[in-house]
Amino acid sequence: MPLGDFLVAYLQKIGVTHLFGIPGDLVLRLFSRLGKPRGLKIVTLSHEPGVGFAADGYARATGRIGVVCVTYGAGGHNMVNPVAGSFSERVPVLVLSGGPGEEERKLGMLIHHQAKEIESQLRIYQELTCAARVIDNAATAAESVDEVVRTVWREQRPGYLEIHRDMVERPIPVPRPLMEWDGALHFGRSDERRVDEAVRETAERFNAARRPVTTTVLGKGAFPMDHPLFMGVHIGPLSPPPIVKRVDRADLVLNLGTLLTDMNLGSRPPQITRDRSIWAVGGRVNVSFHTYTDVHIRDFVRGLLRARLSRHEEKVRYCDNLPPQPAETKRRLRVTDVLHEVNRFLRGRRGYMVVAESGDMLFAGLDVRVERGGGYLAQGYYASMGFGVPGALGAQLGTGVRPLVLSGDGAFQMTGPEIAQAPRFGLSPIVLVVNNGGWQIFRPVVARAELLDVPPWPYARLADDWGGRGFYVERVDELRAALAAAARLDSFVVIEAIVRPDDLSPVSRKYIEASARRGRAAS
Ligand SMILES: Cc1ncc(C[n+]2csc(CCOP(=O)(O)OP(=O)(O)O)c2C)c(N)n1
Ligand SMILES: [Mg+2]
Repeated sequence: MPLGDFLVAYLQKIGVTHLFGIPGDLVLRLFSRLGKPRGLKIVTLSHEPGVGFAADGYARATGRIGVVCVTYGAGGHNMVNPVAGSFSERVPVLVLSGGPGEEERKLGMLIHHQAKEIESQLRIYQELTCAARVIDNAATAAESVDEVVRTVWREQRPGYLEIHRDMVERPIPVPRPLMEWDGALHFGRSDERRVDEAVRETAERFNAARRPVTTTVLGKGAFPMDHPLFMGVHIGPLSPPPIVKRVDRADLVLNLGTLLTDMNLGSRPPQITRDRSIWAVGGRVNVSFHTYTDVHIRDFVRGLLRARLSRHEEKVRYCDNLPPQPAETKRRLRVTDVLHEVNRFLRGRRGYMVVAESGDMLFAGLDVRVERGGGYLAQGYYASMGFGVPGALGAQLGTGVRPLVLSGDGAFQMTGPEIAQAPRFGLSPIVLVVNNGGWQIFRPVVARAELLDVPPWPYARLADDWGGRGFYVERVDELRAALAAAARLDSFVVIEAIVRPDDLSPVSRKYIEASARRGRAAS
């Protein structure tokens, strides 16, 4: 069958429904094939970074592979940042890029969109993906596609396929095992004996521990936030004091999938010592100083569920970083009011997915509570601005769950205008733009405040003009009313919430000061 049709059939077989992309002449045939009748649903946005973030949001929210299709060079290079984010946060995204055909490459002149060499884009993506291939051989094309996709799934990281425009209609042989395959992809396989041993040792330590604790930061949203045993978010010494105390005094710290990052640990060296911790991440389990390789987290957790674990009775009090909110609501908004109002809005209202954008809201969002049935997405480690709005569009396309995006004004100016695409796809995010007049997360540590200014956009009016609804709010009661009104609307909504330029969430203030101290120490 033609390579293009094989790709459609293959992607549909593994459950992919949507394709995010922007066409160009070097990818037009591929793009059209993928979007043929009964093909994939094509989602085009305004700018490739938005496309990449949308595919990432789709993948995070659905647990399926997010697929993007871009043109060679200008399109492919525009997609680099979102794919780097997917790589570092382990999101399975498949990048399909076009490219010049063989005859054109032989002409001995530069081809439009080319940067350095024809292979340059492939080399860039080799650095940012777990598998990258140019599909230039019809005989092995089907196996190459299959191998890249299986690797993407196994590694939960992006992959890259470059398909030059003369290849799209080329007939390719499809091996029989691929034809008969049911489309199921598999995670890395564990060694059962090692799983048993790691589980046995973990259970022993668990049962011997008197104050065990489980902790996660980048995993916010993975554990139900209204669970009676949920204590809140641990972000090293920046956490609320009871959480710092809890983890510091724990005699066993079980880390499931937790990456050792400065974000996870609040910009300080790890306080959790190895001898009282268990780490299950990246296909291995460390129990204190014993390392079990080929033990994948799913199998490890399944093993623990079967193990005999002694019960710990405990009352846990949920902690956040928010001061109590004054009852008076006819007053100027503060960032902590925004968070209190978001929590108030979400309480008892199931089925919202909160998406926190990089900037103050990334840290502020740690104090947001989503009830079971909702979700929480953020680039908590790679932390690229611009993820929020397009990530939310992708997530809603994939799941149907309505997003509530928490964004700063600076981040909104990067990719926020992609919200204008929402009506075309029947999407309805509520975007809360916290307008403090600039990139103010850096204000506590930058002497010249004017370096952080961004121009004032009429955010609420833009939303009205783009086919949604805009609200401009300055007071607590106005925000409360705007959120309630947004819940009743079917369109997308932008709520512009004015706060003072020197106001920040409690966690951001602590984080940015700790990070600046570390910078000074390093120099
Ligand atoms: C793509 C990208 N560029 C730059 C940064 C560095 N950065 C982190 S936060 C921030 C400012 C955020 O401003 P805004 O969205 O208005 O949020 P605020 O902190 O003011 O609430 C910048 C420039 C980044 N994280 N990502
Ligand atoms: Mg701002």
